[in-house]
Amino acid sequence: MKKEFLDLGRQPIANKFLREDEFDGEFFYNLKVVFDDDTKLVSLKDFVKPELMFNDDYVYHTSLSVPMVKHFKETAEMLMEEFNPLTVMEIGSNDGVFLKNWANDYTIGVEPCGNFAKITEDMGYQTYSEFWTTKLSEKIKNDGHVDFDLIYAANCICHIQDLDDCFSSVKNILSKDGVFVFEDPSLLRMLERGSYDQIYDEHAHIFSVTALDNILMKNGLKIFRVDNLSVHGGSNRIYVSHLPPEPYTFFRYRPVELSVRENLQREDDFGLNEFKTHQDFTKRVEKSKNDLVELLVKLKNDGKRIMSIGATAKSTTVFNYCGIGAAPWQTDLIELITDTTKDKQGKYSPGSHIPVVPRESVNLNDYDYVYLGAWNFKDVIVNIESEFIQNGGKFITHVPNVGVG
Ligand code: JHZ
Repeated sequence: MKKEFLDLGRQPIANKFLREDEFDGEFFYNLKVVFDDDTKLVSLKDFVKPELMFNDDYVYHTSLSVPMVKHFKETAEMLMEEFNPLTVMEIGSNDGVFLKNWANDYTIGVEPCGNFAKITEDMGYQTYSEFWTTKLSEKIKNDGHVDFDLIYAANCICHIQDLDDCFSSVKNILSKDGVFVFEDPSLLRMLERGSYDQIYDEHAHIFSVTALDNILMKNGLKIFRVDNLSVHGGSNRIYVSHLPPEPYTFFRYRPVELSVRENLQREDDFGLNEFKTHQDFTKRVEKSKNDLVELLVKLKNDGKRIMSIGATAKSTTVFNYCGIGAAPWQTDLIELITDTTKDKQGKYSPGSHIPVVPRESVNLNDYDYVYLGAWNFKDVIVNIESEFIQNGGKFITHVPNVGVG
């Protein structure tokens, strides 16, 4: 029932920034995308082995994007006020940006990347450095943890390839009245904005509320609320509880709120449940590629200098799909990328091999254009770089359409 609609070509591991001596052995795979007619789920056709992406060399530090620190603090405050959980677990706790808002005597993390699990262990949070599986949920129970009142995950559930195992193990360890809250990029927003760069190895799935509703239901869980968020170019926060058995004894029955119906309706109206809509998206992606390459080549031929801000996983997809970078004839289209992450600095971008350097080492006024690799932080970056704009500098983006602003 899975139908292919998009081929983004040969791609490397999106967050594997390299030293020069690692270029030769670089791992590549084919990035193709499928639509499941049954569940309406959009997924990668071929998954990359999790250990190749999430390991002790993982580099994405959520805390290094300042707006996200505020986002997770506000999220924790809201969840505390509304659900007042006695026990909390975060799946994919990264550098503790969410965990740190909760007391460490009733909060634990799950984080397969050992370098990040160590950070939260050092902060005093018990952290299981393993992938989220049924086996791990059993282990946590056997270690004496009671079921959790709040299970939270941000930009993590869409990384998990086997969703049935993921959701059944959440159910296994969610207290009877507990809530499971998770947020991930929205398929509807991706299609509306043409942001095909949400697709890369880590994002095994791009979720619609419709597909999640179908798959959660199969696993004895139900969505009772959906928040539409602006973070990461448009995400959905999904609130889930147990599907109550008959009779409802011991369960607080959480009525399904209007936001669920509204989101399902909006997705249906847009055509998300039709294969043709996804095929049409492919045409838009191909146009975006042609427009971006044409623009960069024209500017270069006019003698302009172009760099990029934000060595994102998203730009790995763009640069490799559009052939910007490593191909010998295009090495200087984008001269360098700046990024706040120390572990990316001094290395080269995956596949495209563009140097990544600290922002402080570059005088932006030496450049005419900045390509926004982190277009999702456009407002923040434009604000920080106001001097560049005053001096006539311009930004290039491909979302929602290729253009200069
Ligand atoms: P950002 C990652 O994707 C990977 P990426 C992951 N799979 C995921 O799901 C999302 O995050 C959530 C830098 N930066 O958040 C910091 C600046 O240099 O768009 C980051 O490296 N200057 C887990 O990589 C990058 O840009 C700045 O002013 O696509 C942003 O990465 C700011 C604000 C950020 O996620």
